[in-house]
Amino acid sequence: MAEFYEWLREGCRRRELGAPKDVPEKMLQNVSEDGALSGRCDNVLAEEKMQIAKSQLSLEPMGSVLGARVHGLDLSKPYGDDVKRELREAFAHHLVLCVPGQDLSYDDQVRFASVFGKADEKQISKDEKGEGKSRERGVMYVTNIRENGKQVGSLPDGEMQFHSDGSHRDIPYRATSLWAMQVPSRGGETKFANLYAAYDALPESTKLRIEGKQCKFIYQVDATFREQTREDDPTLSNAVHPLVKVHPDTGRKSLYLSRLMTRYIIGMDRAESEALLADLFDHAEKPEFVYAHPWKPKDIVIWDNRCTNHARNDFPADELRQLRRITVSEPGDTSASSAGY
Ligand SMILES: O=C(O)CCC(=O)C(=O)O
Ligand SMILES: [Fe+2]
Repeated sequence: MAEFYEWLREGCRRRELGAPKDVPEKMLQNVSEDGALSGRCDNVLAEEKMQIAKSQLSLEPMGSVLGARVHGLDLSKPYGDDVKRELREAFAHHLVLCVPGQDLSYDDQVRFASVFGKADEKQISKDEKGEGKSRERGVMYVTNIRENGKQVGSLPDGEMQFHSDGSHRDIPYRATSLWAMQVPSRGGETKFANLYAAYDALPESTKLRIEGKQCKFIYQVDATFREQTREDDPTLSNAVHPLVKVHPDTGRKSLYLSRLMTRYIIGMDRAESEALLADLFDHAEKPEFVYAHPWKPKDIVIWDNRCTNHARNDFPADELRQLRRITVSEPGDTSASSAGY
């Protein structure tokens, strides 16, 4: 597998250039003539539950379009570079990983998040008066727990629309990890959408129409629905990103947009932009591109914000749900925003 990704990265993705000799022929069937990789090579995965050499990790596909459960790993114990490399390869391939049954301290979660980039750890900063003040960056609890009627975490209740974390910032979060502490008896699944697959499935005419276009992304803290964000509020975090985004590691194109955060296509007549975005939102949320994760306590899940969207299903308001959240930034990102979305 490692060689296969090397081969992809080098851009030698055309069949005629030849593939490394240990790449199964069935895997190559997922590489089209122009070099694009389609699907997740499930035909291979279904037959051979992939045993990764050396570390005894095994991967079990979760959904038909993305996601893998990682077995054979205790993240509270030390693990070496081989395991880290294999986790990164699995992440590039499956986009969402779940390691079930983990007893994770905060530091263990930071160590795990650091495998994929720069984990956003707690930081001590000074307040405006220069007095020492402790502030947490990065760690956040997604929870509906309330103390004296006051919310103690973020994104507390109910359904949440599709988005990718930090797409309203100039440098979005590379990845996000959530560790399940308490989960409701039903509902509350996090849904993940494969934006590579959504792009690949677009008609050629649409691909041509959106190529080179850029979108404005805006987000208001704790909004869970598009309508809650006031587009005309200049204080809201906002950024511009390409609608067709090339993933820096895989070289694959994805349809980079979301119902919650993408407001309009820059340079396009507003009515035309609204109509096109409405179609594209519906397209990117089609069930065939989505896997819904039914949480179990002690699941640690990490997803790639550069090629997936996520959303949340509703859950009973009288049941507690709590997940510890640590984001992963791009290694060069030094922007000092507070713990964010
Ligand atoms: O609560 C969830 O399932 C997801 C919340 C979310 O969007 C996030 O943590 O970024
Ligand atoms: Fe999110």
